Amino acid sequence: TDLPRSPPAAAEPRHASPAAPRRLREKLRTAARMAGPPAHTAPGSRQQVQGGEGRAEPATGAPPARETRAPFRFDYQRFRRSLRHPVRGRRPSEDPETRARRMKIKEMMKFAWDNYKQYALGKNELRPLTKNGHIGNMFGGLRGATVIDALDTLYIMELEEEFQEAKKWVEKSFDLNVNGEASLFEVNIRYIGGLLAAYYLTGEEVFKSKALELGEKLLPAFNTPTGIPRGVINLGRQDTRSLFSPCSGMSWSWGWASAGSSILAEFGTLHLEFLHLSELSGNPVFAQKASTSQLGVMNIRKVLNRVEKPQGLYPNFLSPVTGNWVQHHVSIGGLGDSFYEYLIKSWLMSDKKDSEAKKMYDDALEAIEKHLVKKSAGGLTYIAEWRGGILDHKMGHLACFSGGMIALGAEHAGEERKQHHMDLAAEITNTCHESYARSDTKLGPEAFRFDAGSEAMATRLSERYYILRPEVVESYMYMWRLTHDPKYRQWGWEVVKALEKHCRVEAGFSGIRDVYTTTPTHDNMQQSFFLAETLKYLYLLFCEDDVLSLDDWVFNTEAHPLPVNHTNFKA
Ligand code: DMJ
Repeated sequence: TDLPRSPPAAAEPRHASPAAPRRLREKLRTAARMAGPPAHTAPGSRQQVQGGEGRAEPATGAPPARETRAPFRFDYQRFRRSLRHPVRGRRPSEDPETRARRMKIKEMMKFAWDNYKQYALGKNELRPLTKNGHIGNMFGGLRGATVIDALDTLYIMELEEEFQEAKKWVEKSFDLNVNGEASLFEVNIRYIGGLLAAYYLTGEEVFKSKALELGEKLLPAFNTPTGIPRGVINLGRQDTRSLFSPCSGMSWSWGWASAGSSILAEFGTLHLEFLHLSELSGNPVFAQKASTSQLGVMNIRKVLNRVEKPQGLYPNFLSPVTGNWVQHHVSIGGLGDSFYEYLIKSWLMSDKKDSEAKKMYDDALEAIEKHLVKKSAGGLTYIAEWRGGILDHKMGHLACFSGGMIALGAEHAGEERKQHHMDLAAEITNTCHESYARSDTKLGPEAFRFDAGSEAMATRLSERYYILRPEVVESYMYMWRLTHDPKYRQWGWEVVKALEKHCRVEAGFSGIRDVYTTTPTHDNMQQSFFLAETLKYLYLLFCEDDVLSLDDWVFNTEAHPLPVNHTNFKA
Protein backbone atom coordinates (compact mmCIF):
# COMPACT_ATOMS: atom_id res chain seq x y z
CA THR A 1 0.00 0.00 0.00
CA ASP A 2 1.06 3.55 0.10
CA LEU A 3 0.45 6.21 2.62
CA PRO A 4 -0.21 9.82 1.86
CA ARG A 5 3.19 11.35 1.19
CA SER A 6 3.03 13.43 4.38
CA PRO A 7 1.14 11.66 7.10
CA PRO A 8 0.36 13.86 10.10
CA ALA A 9 3.17 14.35 12.56
CA ALA A 10 1.33 12.14 15.04
CA ALA A 11 2.70 13.89 18.06
CA GLU A 12 -0.10 12.69 20.30
CA PRO A 13 -1.97 9.45 20.71
CA ARG A 14 -4.97 9.86 18.48
CA HIS A 15 -6.79 6.64 18.99
CA ALA A 16 -5.32 5.03 22.06
CA SER A 17 -7.47 2.04 22.83
CA PRO A 18 -8.33 0.52 26.18
CA ALA A 19 -5.85 -1.73 27.88
CA ALA A 20 -6.05 -5.43 27.15
CA PRO A 21 -8.49 -7.19 29.43
CA ARG A 22 -7.10 -9.04 32.43
CA ARG A 23 -7.76 -12.50 30.96
CA LEU A 24 -5.76 -11.59 27.87
CA ARG A 25 -2.89 -10.25 29.95
CA GLU A 26 -2.76 -13.52 31.84
CA LYS A 27 -2.73 -15.48 28.61
CA LEU A 28 0.06 -13.27 27.32
CA ARG A 29 2.16 -13.87 30.39
CA THR A 30 1.66 -17.61 30.09
CA ALA A 31 2.71 -17.44 26.46
CA ALA A 32 5.77 -15.42 27.39
CA ARG A 33 6.81 -18.10 29.82
CA MET A 34 6.31 -20.76 27.16
CA ALA A 35 8.25 -18.81 24.58
CA GLY A 36 11.19 -18.15 26.87
CA PRO A 37 13.63 -15.34 26.20
CA PRO A 38 14.48 -14.32 22.65
CA ALA A 39 17.24 -16.72 21.63
CA HIS A 40 19.60 -13.94 20.67
CA THR A 41 19.27 -12.18 24.01
CA ALA A 42 22.25 -12.85 26.19
CA PRO A 43 21.37 -14.53 29.48
CA GLY A 44 20.61 -11.93 32.10
CA SER A 45 20.26 -9.08 29.64
CA ARG A 46 17.04 -7.13 29.57
CA GLN A 47 14.63 -7.78 26.79
CA GLN A 48 13.31 -5.10 24.55
CA VAL A 49 9.90 -6.54 23.91
CA GLN A 50 6.87 -5.25 25.65
CA GLY A 51 3.18 -5.53 25.21
CA GLY A 52 0.18 -3.56 26.32
CA GLU A 53 -1.89 -0.73 25.08
CA GLY A 54 -0.01 2.14 26.55
CA ARG A 55 -1.82 2.13 29.84
CA ALA A 56 0.87 2.00 32.48
CA GLU A 57 0.77 -0.78 35.00
CA PRO A 58 3.77 -1.05 37.29
CA ALA A 59 5.72 -4.25 36.78
CA THR A 60 5.20 -6.01 40.04
CA GLY A 61 6.97 -8.96 41.54
CA ALA A 62 9.45 -11.23 39.87
CA PRO A 63 9.70 -11.45 36.09
CA PRO A 64 8.02 -14.48 34.54
CA ALA A 65 9.83 -17.74 35.15
CA ARG A 66 12.10 -18.70 32.26
CA GLU A 67 13.18 -22.08 31.10
CA THR A 68 16.88 -22.70 30.97
CA ARG A 69 17.77 -23.87 27.52
CA ALA A 70 20.65 -23.77 25.12
CA PRO A 71 20.69 -20.54 23.12
CA PHE A 72 19.09 -21.02 19.72
CA ARG A 73 21.31 -20.68 16.67
CA PHE A 74 19.92 -20.56 13.18
CA ASP A 75 21.90 -22.97 10.98
CA TYR A 76 22.85 -20.74 8.07
CA GLN A 77 24.94 -23.33 6.25
CA ARG A 78 22.10 -25.81 6.34
CA PHE A 79 19.79 -23.15 4.94
CA ARG A 80 22.21 -22.48 2.07
CA ARG A 81 22.35 -26.20 1.27
CA SER A 82 18.56 -26.26 1.07
CA LEU A 83 18.53 -23.80 -1.86
CA ARG A 84 17.96 -25.34 -5.28
CA HIS A 85 19.93 -22.73 -7.21
CA PRO A 86 22.94 -20.52 -6.47
CA VAL A 87 21.51 -17.15 -5.42
CA ARG A 88 23.21 -15.27 -8.26
CA GLY A 89 22.60 -18.07 -10.75
CA ARG A 90 24.98 -20.23 -12.76
CA ARG A 91 25.72 -17.60 -15.40
CA PRO A 92 25.21 -19.61 -18.58
CA SER A 93 26.17 -18.01 -21.86
CA GLU A 94 23.49 -15.77 -23.29
CA ASP A 95 22.94 -13.37 -26.12
CA PRO A 96 25.01 -10.17 -26.04
CA GLU A 97 22.01 -7.83 -26.22
CA THR A 98 20.43 -9.23 -23.06
CA ARG A 99 23.77 -8.97 -21.29
CA ALA A 100 24.30 -5.38 -22.45
CA ARG A 101 20.84 -4.38 -21.24
CA ARG A 102 21.46 -5.96 -17.88
CA MET A 103 24.75 -4.11 -17.61
CA LYS A 104 23.01 -0.85 -18.41
CA ILE A 105 20.60 -1.40 -15.53
CA LYS A 106 23.54 -2.21 -13.27
CA GLU A 107 25.11 1.10 -14.29
CA MET A 108 21.86 2.89 -13.35
CA MET A 109 21.95 1.27 -9.92
CA LYS A 110 25.55 2.33 -9.42
CA PHE A 111 24.66 5.88 -10.45
CA ALA A 112 21.68 5.97 -8.06
CA TRP A 113 23.78 4.58 -5.21
CA ASP A 114 26.88 6.72 -5.82
CA ASN A 115 24.84 9.89 -5.74
CA TYR A 116 22.93 8.85 -2.65
CA LYS A 117 26.26 8.03 -1.00
CA GLN A 118 27.83 11.31 -2.02
CA TYR A 119 24.99 13.65 -1.08
CA ALA A 120 22.69 11.85 1.33
CA LEU A 121 24.36 8.88 3.03
CA GLY A 122 22.56 8.26 6.30
CA LYS A 123 19.46 10.19 5.29
CA ASN A 124 16.45 8.25 4.11
CA GLU A 125 16.38 9.38 0.49
CA LEU A 126 18.41 11.46 -1.92
CA ARG A 127 17.09 14.74 -3.26
CA PRO A 128 18.87 14.64 -6.60
CA LEU A 129 18.22 18.21 -7.77
CA THR A 130 19.22 20.01 -4.62
CA LYS A 131 21.89 17.38 -3.89
CA ASN A 132 20.98 16.76 -0.30
CA GLY A 133 19.17 14.23 1.84
CA HIS A 134 15.56 13.78 2.88
CA ILE A 135 14.46 12.26 6.19
CA GLY A 136 10.66 12.43 6.23
CA ASN A 137 8.42 11.18 8.98
CA MET A 138 7.55 7.60 8.05
CA PHE A 139 10.30 5.77 9.84
CA GLY A 140 10.14 7.07 13.41
CA GLY A 141 13.64 8.50 13.49
CA LEU A 142 15.26 5.57 11.74
CA ARG A 143 17.71 6.63 9.06
CA GLY A 144 19.31 5.10 6.01
CA ALA A 145 16.17 3.73 4.33
CA THR A 146 17.98 3.83 0.98
CA VAL A 147 20.96 1.93 2.39
CA ILE A 148 18.81 -0.86 3.76
CA ASP A 149 16.58 -0.97 0.68
CA ALA A 150 19.63 -1.08 -1.63
CA LEU A 151 21.65 -3.82 0.11
CA ASP A 152 20.27 -6.88 -1.66
CA THR A 153 20.10 -5.17 -5.06
CA LEU A 154 23.77 -4.20 -4.79
CA TYR A 155 24.61 -7.75 -3.80
CA ILE A 156 22.66 -9.40 -6.60
CA MET A 157 24.15 -7.03 -9.18
CA GLU A 158 27.62 -7.88 -7.90
CA LEU A 159 28.37 -4.29 -7.03
CA GLU A 160 30.75 -5.57 -4.37
CA GLU A 161 32.44 -2.34 -3.36
CA GLU A 162 29.13 -0.55 -3.06
CA PHE A 163 27.65 -3.42 -1.08
CA GLN A 164 30.58 -3.17 1.36
CA GLU A 165 29.96 0.57 1.73
CA ALA A 166 26.34 -0.10 2.57
CA LYS A 167 27.23 -2.88 4.99
CA LYS A 168 29.77 -0.66 6.72
CA TRP A 169 27.12 2.00 7.25
CA VAL A 170 24.79 -0.58 8.83
CA GLU A 171 27.59 -1.78 11.15
CA LYS A 172 28.83 1.64 12.17
CA SER A 173 25.94 4.06 11.85
CA PHE A 174 22.56 2.33 11.77
CA ASP A 175 21.09 3.41 15.09
CA LEU A 176 18.00 1.70 16.44
CA ASN A 177 17.83 3.83 19.58
CA VAL A 178 15.44 6.32 18.11
CA ASN A 179 12.43 8.00 19.52
CA GLY A 180 9.73 8.70 17.02
CA GLU A 181 6.54 7.52 15.45
CA ALA A 182 6.91 5.11 12.61
CA SER A 183 4.70 3.36 10.13
CA LEU A 184 4.64 -0.28 11.20
CA PHE A 185 4.10 -1.26 7.57
CA GLU A 186 6.91 0.82 6.08
CA VAL A 187 9.45 -0.17 8.73
CA ASN A 188 8.52 -3.79 8.24
CA ILE A 189 8.66 -3.94 4.44
CA ARG A 190 11.74 -1.74 3.96
CA TYR A 191 13.91 -2.18 7.05
CA ILE A 192 12.98 -5.62 8.35
CA GLY A 193 12.55 -6.99 4.81
CA GLY A 194 15.81 -5.43 3.61
CA LEU A 195 17.83 -6.64 6.58
CA LEU A 196 16.39 -10.16 6.42
CA ALA A 197 17.13 -10.45 2.72
CA ALA A 198 20.67 -9.15 3.21
CA TYR A 199 21.21 -11.75 5.92
CA TYR A 200 19.84 -14.66 3.92
CA LEU A 201 21.93 -13.69 0.90
CA THR A 202 25.21 -13.14 2.72
CA GLY A 203 25.07 -14.82 6.15
CA GLU A 204 26.41 -11.62 7.76
CA GLU A 205 25.27 -11.66 11.38
CA VAL A 206 24.92 -7.90 11.63
CA PHE A 207 21.89 -7.93 9.35
CA LYS A 208 20.18 -10.63 11.36
CA SER A 209 20.76 -9.03 14.72
CA LYS A 210 19.55 -5.62 13.54
CA ALA A 211 16.43 -7.20 12.01
CA LEU A 212 15.60 -9.01 15.24
CA GLU A 213 16.25 -6.00 17.42
CA LEU A 214 14.05 -3.83 15.26
CA GLY A 215 11.38 -6.53 14.99
CA GLU A 216 11.05 -6.54 18.76
CA LYS A 217 10.38 -2.83 18.75
CA LEU A 218 7.37 -3.39 16.52
CA LEU A 219 5.62 -5.94 18.71
CA PRO A 220 3.70 -3.53 20.95
CA ALA A 221 1.64 -2.45 17.94
CA PHE A 222 -0.14 -5.81 18.14
CA ASN A 223 -1.46 -5.31 21.60
CA THR A 224 -4.97 -4.29 20.76
CA PRO A 225 -8.18 -5.99 21.84
CA THR A 226 -8.31 -7.99 18.60
CA GLY A 227 -4.61 -8.48 17.96
CA ILE A 228 -4.95 -6.46 14.76
CA PRO A 229 -2.00 -4.07 14.95
CA ARG A 230 -2.33 -0.34 14.70
CA GLY A 231 -0.55 1.51 11.92
CA VAL A 232 1.74 3.79 13.92
CA ILE A 233 4.23 2.65 16.53
CA ASN A 234 6.42 4.76 18.75
CA LEU A 235 9.87 3.23 18.45
CA GLY A 236 11.22 5.18 21.36
CA ARG A 237 8.75 4.51 24.11
CA GLN A 238 10.05 1.09 24.91
CA ASP A 239 9.86 -0.23 28.41
CA THR A 240 12.42 -2.89 29.15
CA ARG A 241 10.42 -5.11 31.45
CA SER A 242 8.91 -8.48 30.68
CA LEU A 243 8.11 -9.79 27.24
CA PHE A 244 4.42 -9.13 27.44
CA SER A 245 4.24 -6.47 30.07
CA PRO A 246 1.29 -4.23 29.37
CA CYS A 247 3.43 -1.17 30.13
CA SER A 248 4.61 -0.97 26.61
CA GLY A 249 5.44 1.26 23.73
CA MET A 250 2.45 3.09 22.34
CA SER A 251 0.72 2.54 19.06
CA TRP A 252 -1.87 4.54 17.19
CA SER A 253 -3.94 4.46 14.10
CA TRP A 254 -3.25 6.96 11.36
CA GLY A 255 -5.07 10.22 12.07
CA TRP A 256 -6.39 10.23 8.49
CA ALA A 257 -7.56 6.59 8.53
CA SER A 258 -11.26 6.22 8.99
CA ALA A 259 -12.33 6.32 12.68
CA GLY A 260 -9.14 4.94 14.18
CA SER A 261 -9.09 1.93 11.92
CA SER A 262 -6.20 -0.24 10.83
CA ILE A 263 -5.52 -0.64 7.13
CA LEU A 264 -5.84 -3.97 5.36
CA ALA A 265 -2.63 -3.65 3.35
CA GLU A 266 -0.73 -2.63 6.48
CA PHE A 267 -1.73 -5.32 8.96
CA GLY A 268 -1.95 -7.81 6.09
CA THR A 269 1.66 -7.23 5.07
CA LEU A 270 3.62 -8.57 8.01
CA HIS A 271 3.33 -12.30 7.69
CA LEU A 272 6.36 -13.10 5.53
CA GLU A 273 8.81 -11.03 7.54
CA PHE A 274 7.47 -11.98 10.95
CA LEU A 275 7.65 -15.69 10.18
CA HIS A 276 11.30 -15.22 9.28
CA LEU A 277 11.97 -13.27 12.47
CA SER A 278 10.69 -16.29 14.38
CA GLU A 279 12.67 -18.66 12.19
CA LEU A 280 15.92 -16.78 12.79
CA SER A 281 15.45 -16.11 16.49
CA GLY A 282 13.86 -19.38 17.50
CA ASN A 283 11.29 -17.23 19.27
CA PRO A 284 7.71 -17.95 18.23
CA VAL A 285 6.48 -14.58 19.43
CA PHE A 286 6.75 -12.91 16.03
CA ALA A 287 4.91 -15.65 14.17
CA GLN A 288 2.28 -15.90 16.82
CA LYS A 289 1.61 -12.26 16.56
CA ALA A 290 1.45 -12.30 12.79
CA SER A 291 -0.30 -15.53 12.09
CA THR A 292 -1.57 -18.65 13.75
CA SER A 293 -1.46 -18.44 17.46
CA GLN A 294 -2.92 -20.22 20.39
CA LEU A 295 -3.66 -16.67 21.48
CA GLY A 296 -6.82 -16.37 19.43
CA VAL A 297 -7.23 -12.64 19.84
CA MET A 298 -3.88 -12.06 18.23
CA ASN A 299 -4.63 -13.98 15.16
CA ILE A 300 -5.00 -11.64 12.22
CA ARG A 301 -6.37 -14.30 9.92
CA LYS A 302 -8.84 -15.48 12.53
CA VAL A 303 -10.27 -11.99 12.83
CA LEU A 304 -10.51 -11.73 9.07
CA ASN A 305 -12.10 -15.13 8.69
CA ARG A 306 -14.64 -14.34 11.37
CA VAL A 307 -15.84 -11.00 10.06
CA GLU A 308 -18.46 -11.02 7.33
CA LYS A 309 -17.15 -9.90 3.97
CA PRO A 310 -19.45 -7.91 1.69
CA GLN A 311 -19.81 -10.01 -1.49
CA GLY A 312 -16.73 -11.93 -0.36
CA LEU A 313 -14.62 -8.76 -0.67
CA TYR A 314 -12.19 -7.36 1.91
CA PRO A 315 -12.75 -3.68 2.71
CA ASN A 316 -9.64 -1.62 3.42
CA PHE A 317 -10.43 -0.33 6.92
CA LEU A 318 -10.93 -2.50 10.00
CA SER A 319 -11.33 -1.53 13.63
CA PRO A 320 -8.55 -3.03 15.79
CA VAL A 321 -10.90 -2.67 18.73
CA THR A 322 -14.03 -4.44 17.47
CA GLY A 323 -12.66 -6.40 14.53
CA ASN A 324 -15.38 -5.00 12.27
CA TRP A 325 -15.05 -3.16 9.00
CA VAL A 326 -15.19 0.58 9.36
CA GLN A 327 -15.78 1.56 5.74
CA HIS A 328 -16.67 -0.36 2.63
CA HIS A 329 -13.91 0.72 0.26
CA VAL A 330 -12.27 -2.17 -1.59
CA SER A 331 -9.18 -1.81 -3.72
CA ILE A 332 -6.51 -4.06 -5.10
CA GLY A 333 -4.39 -0.90 -5.36
CA GLY A 334 -3.40 1.39 -2.46
CA LEU A 335 -4.68 0.39 1.01
CA GLY A 336 -5.52 -3.17 -0.07
CA ASP A 337 -2.79 -4.35 -2.48
CA SER A 338 -0.14 -6.25 -0.56
CA PHE A 339 -2.67 -8.02 1.69
CA TYR A 340 -3.59 -10.18 -1.33
CA GLU A 341 0.04 -10.45 -2.36
CA TYR A 342 1.04 -11.79 1.07
CA LEU A 343 -1.68 -14.46 1.05
CA ILE A 344 -0.37 -16.18 -2.07
CA LYS A 345 3.25 -15.58 -1.07
CA SER A 346 2.65 -16.99 2.43
CA TRP A 347 1.50 -20.17 0.78
CA LEU A 348 4.50 -20.27 -1.55
CA MET A 349 6.94 -19.46 1.24
CA SER A 350 5.54 -22.32 3.32
CA ASP A 351 6.43 -24.71 0.48
CA LYS A 352 2.72 -24.84 -0.31
CA LYS A 353 1.77 -26.04 3.15
CA ASP A 354 -0.13 -22.99 4.38
CA SER A 355 -3.46 -24.02 2.89
CA GLU A 356 -5.37 -21.44 4.92
CA ALA A 357 -3.55 -18.65 3.09
CA LYS A 358 -4.14 -20.33 -0.27
CA LYS A 359 -7.85 -20.65 0.38
CA MET A 360 -8.13 -17.02 1.51
CA TYR A 361 -6.29 -15.95 -1.64
CA ASP A 362 -8.41 -18.10 -3.96
CA ASP A 363 -11.65 -16.88 -2.40
CA ALA A 364 -10.56 -13.24 -2.47
CA LEU A 365 -9.49 -13.46 -6.11
CA GLU A 366 -12.75 -15.08 -7.06
CA ALA A 367 -14.70 -12.21 -5.45
CA ILE A 368 -12.43 -9.64 -7.10
CA GLU A 369 -12.96 -11.25 -10.50
CA LYS A 370 -16.67 -11.39 -10.01
CA HIS A 371 -17.18 -7.83 -8.78
CA LEU A 372 -14.20 -5.68 -9.77
CA VAL A 373 -12.64 -6.99 -12.98
CA LYS A 374 -14.06 -5.13 -15.98
CA LYS A 375 -13.36 -4.67 -19.67
CA SER A 376 -13.28 -1.20 -21.21
CA ALA A 377 -15.04 -0.25 -24.43
CA GLY A 378 -11.65 -0.46 -26.09
CA GLY A 379 -11.11 -4.00 -24.84
CA LEU A 380 -8.71 -3.34 -21.96
CA THR A 381 -9.15 -5.45 -18.82
CA TYR A 382 -8.83 -3.52 -15.57
CA ILE A 383 -9.60 -3.88 -11.86
CA ALA A 384 -11.96 -1.20 -10.61
CA GLU A 385 -12.32 0.04 -7.04
CA TRP A 386 -15.51 -0.51 -5.04
CA ARG A 387 -17.14 1.98 -2.69
CA GLY A 388 -20.04 0.44 -0.83
CA GLY A 389 -21.26 -1.34 -3.94
CA ILE A 390 -20.55 1.48 -6.43
CA LEU A 391 -17.67 0.95 -8.86
CA ASP A 392 -14.99 3.58 -9.38
CA HIS A 393 -13.51 2.81 -12.82
CA LYS A 394 -10.00 3.69 -11.86
CA MET A 395 -6.76 1.74 -11.51
CA GLY A 396 -3.84 3.08 -9.52
CA HIS A 397 -0.23 2.44 -10.54
CA LEU A 398 0.00 0.48 -7.28
CA ALA A 399 -2.66 -1.96 -8.57
CA CYS A 400 -0.43 -2.89 -11.48
CA PHE A 401 1.52 -5.34 -9.31
CA SER A 402 -1.54 -7.59 -9.62
CA GLY A 403 -0.65 -8.89 -13.08
CA GLY A 404 2.47 -10.48 -11.60
CA MET A 405 0.67 -11.70 -8.52
CA ILE A 406 -2.12 -13.38 -10.46
CA ALA A 407 0.43 -15.05 -12.76
CA LEU A 408 2.37 -16.30 -9.75
CA GLY A 409 -0.79 -17.76 -8.23
CA ALA A 410 -1.93 -19.19 -11.57
CA GLU A 411 1.06 -21.49 -11.69
CA HIS A 412 -0.46 -23.32 -8.80
CA ALA A 413 -4.13 -23.42 -9.73
CA GLY A 414 -5.74 -26.44 -11.40
CA GLU A 415 -5.19 -26.80 -15.20
CA GLU A 416 -8.34 -24.96 -16.25
CA ARG A 417 -8.02 -22.16 -13.69
CA LYS A 418 -4.34 -21.88 -14.51
CA GLN A 419 -4.92 -20.86 -18.14
CA HIS A 420 -7.75 -18.57 -17.13
CA HIS A 421 -5.60 -16.82 -14.51
CA MET A 422 -2.60 -16.56 -16.83
CA ASP A 423 -4.85 -14.89 -19.40
CA LEU A 424 -6.18 -12.50 -16.79
CA ALA A 425 -2.64 -11.70 -15.59
CA ALA A 426 -1.51 -11.04 -19.17
CA GLU A 427 -4.50 -8.79 -19.86
CA ILE A 428 -3.95 -6.70 -16.73
CA THR A 429 -0.25 -6.40 -17.46
CA ASN A 430 -1.12 -5.31 -20.98
CA THR A 431 -3.47 -2.63 -19.62
CA CYS A 432 -0.76 -1.31 -17.34
CA HIS A 433 1.63 -1.26 -20.28
CA GLU A 434 -0.97 0.74 -22.19
CA SER A 435 -1.00 3.31 -19.38
CA TYR A 436 2.72 3.80 -20.10
CA ALA A 437 2.49 3.58 -23.89
CA ARG A 438 -0.24 6.25 -24.05
CA SER A 439 1.84 8.87 -22.24
CA ASP A 440 4.34 11.25 -23.83
CA THR A 441 7.15 10.11 -21.56
CA LYS A 442 6.37 6.37 -21.89
CA LEU A 443 6.09 6.27 -18.11
CA GLY A 444 2.75 5.66 -16.44
CA PRO A 445 0.65 8.01 -14.28
CA GLU A 446 -0.18 7.48 -10.62
CA ALA A 447 -3.75 6.51 -11.57
CA PHE A 448 -5.62 6.00 -14.80
CA ARG A 449 -9.29 5.79 -15.57
CA PHE A 450 -11.84 4.13 -17.75
CA ASP A 451 -14.68 6.61 -17.76
CA ALA A 452 -15.92 9.62 -19.69
CA GLY A 453 -14.28 8.31 -22.84
CA SER A 454 -10.95 7.82 -21.14
CA GLU A 455 -8.96 4.59 -21.59
CA ALA A 456 -5.92 3.90 -19.41
CA MET A 457 -5.08 7.58 -19.00
CA ALA A 458 -5.11 9.94 -16.05
CA THR A 459 -7.98 12.38 -16.24
CA ARG A 460 -7.07 14.46 -13.20
CA LEU A 461 -4.10 16.76 -12.96
CA SER A 462 -3.32 15.38 -9.53
CA GLU A 463 -2.86 11.85 -10.91
CA ARG A 464 -0.38 12.57 -13.69
CA TYR A 465 2.82 12.09 -11.73
CA TYR A 466 5.29 9.19 -11.72
CA ILE A 467 7.49 8.70 -8.67
CA LEU A 468 9.79 5.90 -9.90
CA ARG A 469 7.33 3.24 -8.81
CA PRO A 470 8.01 -0.44 -9.56
CA GLU A 471 4.62 -2.16 -9.94
CA VAL A 472 4.48 -2.26 -13.73
CA VAL A 473 8.02 -3.60 -14.21
CA GLU A 474 7.34 -6.00 -11.33
CA SER A 475 4.56 -7.56 -13.40
CA TYR A 476 6.79 -7.61 -16.49
CA MET A 477 9.38 -9.57 -14.51
CA TYR A 478 6.91 -12.21 -13.30
CA MET A 479 5.25 -12.47 -16.71
CA TRP A 480 8.64 -12.94 -18.34
CA ARG A 481 9.69 -15.64 -15.91
CA LEU A 482 6.40 -17.48 -16.23
CA THR A 483 5.82 -17.20 -20.00
CA HIS A 484 9.14 -16.20 -21.62
CA ASP A 485 7.19 -14.06 -24.03
CA PRO A 486 9.87 -11.63 -25.33
CA LYS A 487 7.44 -8.71 -25.33
CA TYR A 488 7.92 -8.35 -21.55
CA ARG A 489 11.64 -7.76 -21.99
CA GLN A 490 10.85 -5.34 -24.77
CA TRP A 491 8.42 -3.44 -22.55
CA GLY A 492 10.95 -3.40 -19.71
CA TRP A 493 13.56 -1.95 -22.01
CA GLU A 494 11.14 0.83 -23.01
CA VAL A 495 10.92 1.73 -19.32
CA VAL A 496 14.71 1.80 -19.00
CA LYS A 497 14.95 4.22 -21.92
CA ALA A 498 12.18 6.42 -20.51
CA LEU A 499 13.82 6.51 -17.07
CA GLU A 500 17.10 7.53 -18.65
CA LYS A 501 15.48 10.22 -20.72
CA HIS A 502 13.09 11.78 -18.23
CA CYS A 503 14.12 10.80 -14.71
CA ARG A 504 17.91 10.76 -14.80
CA VAL A 505 19.32 14.08 -13.65
CA GLU A 506 22.82 15.23 -12.82
CA ALA A 507 22.87 13.67 -9.35
CA GLY A 508 20.56 10.68 -9.41
CA PHE A 509 17.06 9.77 -10.54
CA SER A 510 13.99 11.84 -9.81
CA GLY A 511 10.25 11.35 -10.07
CA ILE A 512 8.38 13.56 -12.54
CA ARG A 513 5.25 15.63 -12.06
CA ASP A 514 3.51 14.96 -15.35
CA VAL A 515 3.93 11.97 -17.62
CA TYR A 516 1.97 13.67 -20.41
CA THR A 517 4.60 16.17 -21.43
CA THR A 518 7.96 15.59 -23.05
CA THR A 519 9.52 18.21 -20.80
CA PRO A 520 8.35 17.18 -17.33
CA THR A 521 9.47 18.89 -14.17
CA HIS A 522 11.12 16.81 -11.47
CA ASP A 523 9.94 16.19 -7.92
CA ASN A 524 13.49 16.13 -6.54
CA MET A 525 13.12 12.73 -4.87
CA GLN A 526 14.94 9.47 -5.47
CA GLN A 527 12.66 7.07 -3.64
CA SER A 528 14.35 4.21 -1.80
CA PHE A 529 12.04 1.73 -3.51
CA PHE A 530 13.59 2.72 -6.84
CA LEU A 531 16.77 0.94 -5.72
CA ALA A 532 14.98 -1.86 -3.84
CA GLU A 533 12.38 -2.66 -6.45
CA THR A 534 12.32 -0.84 -9.78
CA LEU A 535 15.96 -1.42 -10.64
CA LYS A 536 16.01 -4.92 -9.13
CA TYR A 537 12.98 -6.09 -11.10
CA LEU A 538 14.37 -4.55 -14.29
CA TYR A 539 17.70 -6.28 -13.73
CA LEU A 540 16.04 -9.64 -13.04
CA LEU A 541 14.01 -9.24 -16.22
CA PHE A 542 17.30 -9.49 -18.14
CA CYS A 543 18.76 -12.31 -16.01
CA GLU A 544 18.45 -16.04 -16.37
CA ASP A 545 15.64 -17.56 -14.30
CA ASP A 546 18.00 -19.06 -11.75
CA VAL A 547 19.08 -15.68 -10.40
CA LEU A 548 16.94 -15.40 -7.26
CA SER A 549 14.94 -18.32 -8.59
CA LEU A 550 11.23 -18.37 -7.85
CA ASP A 551 11.82 -21.97 -6.69
CA ASP A 552 13.81 -20.66 -3.75
CA TRP A 553 12.61 -17.14 -3.01
CA VAL A 554 9.52 -15.04 -2.58
CA PHE A 555 9.89 -11.28 -2.84
CA ASN A 556 8.35 -9.25 -0.09
CA THR A 557 6.33 -6.26 -1.20
CA GLU A 558 9.48 -4.11 -1.29
CA ALA A 559 11.17 -6.74 -3.54
CA HIS A 560 13.37 -8.10 -0.77
CA PRO A 561 13.87 -11.83 -1.35
CA LEU A 562 12.92 -14.15 1.51
CA PRO A 563 13.58 -17.87 1.24
CA VAL A 564 10.99 -20.56 0.71
CA ASN A 565 10.98 -22.97 3.60
CA HIS A 566 11.84 -26.15 1.71
CA THR A 567 10.18 -28.67 3.96
CA ASN A 568 11.34 -31.69 1.96
CA PHE A 569 14.99 -30.71 2.27
CA LYS A 570 17.27 -33.36 3.79
CA ALA A 571 20.40 -32.02 5.45
C1 DMJ B 1 6.65 0.19 -2.15
O1 DMJ B 1 7.08 0.70 -0.94
C2 DMJ B 1 5.99 -1.15 -1.97
O2 DMJ B 1 5.95 -1.81 -3.20
C3 DMJ B 1 4.60 -1.05 -1.43
O3 DMJ B 1 3.94 -2.30 -1.36
C4 DMJ B 1 3.79 -0.13 -2.31
N1 DMJ B 1 4.41 1.15 -2.52
C5 DMJ B 1 5.81 1.24 -2.81
C6 DMJ B 1 6.20 1.36 -4.26
O4 DMJ B 1 5.34 1.99 -5.09
